[in-house]
Amino acid sequence: MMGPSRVNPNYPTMSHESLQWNADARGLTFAIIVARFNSGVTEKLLEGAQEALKQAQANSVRVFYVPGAFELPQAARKLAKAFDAIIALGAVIRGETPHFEYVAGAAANGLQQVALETGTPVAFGVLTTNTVAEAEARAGGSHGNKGFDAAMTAVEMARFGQGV
Ligand code: INI
Repeated sequence: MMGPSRVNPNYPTMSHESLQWNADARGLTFAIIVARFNSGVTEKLLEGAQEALKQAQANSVRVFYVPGAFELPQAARKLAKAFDAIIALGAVIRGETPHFEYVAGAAANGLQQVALETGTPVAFGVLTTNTVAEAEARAGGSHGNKGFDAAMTAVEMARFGQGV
């Protein structure tokens, strides 16, 4: 039987099956890693991710915290073998730091590296914005919740290639 599915909101006018999320997380285990920096935003991303995994009927979800987005890759590397997929959540806001590029770049490159090295999907739920308001808009505001989207990506990638 087919599991639950949800139309990808990035393709609102298209309904073809290939453009739908695979949102069946039954039997799958997930780790969500949350950066505490900008916690007002990252806790909202966490709520979104948890809601997505609940809707997808994930088997189990564990939440871990790190100080900031820079630490997400190291934490993901430690956890990669113990879960079917990882969701990394953070908020890097340009207005607050001259080293925005270093923190955001390290998080993006490091998380990609973990995924490629270990084969465990790592969803990139790290907001990189100019202002707090832009981040809030993407954490349950007018632009949706990127934590929700990252969790849906993790579900789809955990399923990717199964049975090939
Ligand atoms: N970490 C973030 O997650 N977001 C930020 O906007 C940020 N700023 O502005 O500096 C930030 N810095 C902390 C960084 O992630 C590390 O925790 C710190 O450098 C210690 O390694």
